Amino acid sequence: MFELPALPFAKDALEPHMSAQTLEFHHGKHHAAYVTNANNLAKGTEFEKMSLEEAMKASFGKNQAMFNNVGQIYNHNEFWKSMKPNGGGSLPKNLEEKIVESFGSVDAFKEEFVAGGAGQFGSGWVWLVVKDGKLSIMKSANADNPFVQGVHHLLVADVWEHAYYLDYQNRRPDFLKTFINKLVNWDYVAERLAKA
Ligand code: MN3
Repeated sequence: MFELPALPFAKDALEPHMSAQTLEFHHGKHHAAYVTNANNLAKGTEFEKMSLEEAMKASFGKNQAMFNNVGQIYNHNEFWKSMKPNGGGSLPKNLEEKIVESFGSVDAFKEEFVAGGAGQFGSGWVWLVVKDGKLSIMKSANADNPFVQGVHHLLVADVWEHAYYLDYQNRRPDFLKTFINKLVNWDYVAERLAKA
């Protein structure tokens, strides 16, 4: 059975940057629906006994309905972990060095991340990933993610409209700027970098 993990913070803990109402719908309805759908699709199939990661690998490119749901469960799990109350701020030293080495400066990285998410046409995700020892920005559409492409990711922002519409309406770039400056859990990003 696939599960809906609890949010790693209280529903109102990210206000005013992300409202309790947004999280109520986004975690309580959207993310929850992917879990329900994945479990319904898995019933009586080989997917029933698989971990989330196994189910993503087994369905990618083969069973689109299953992949859409397990991919979305995984992407949202990572999105929640990418944020924390009073997030943003200064970066752990080793992470900052790696970002400067790859992007020139922290500001240049932030600009590229925001531009990547703003430029993702339609629904999808923007990621910070490690490729050949270098950090880079990656976009993915719908439920796609770096994991199924064998790429290690450090950070992700959801750019589906449901992620920001209640708080930012059509202003996706404003949502992404707030995400990168006020919400990111840099300790989690550094933790992921250590596992790369
Ligand atoms: Mn979402």
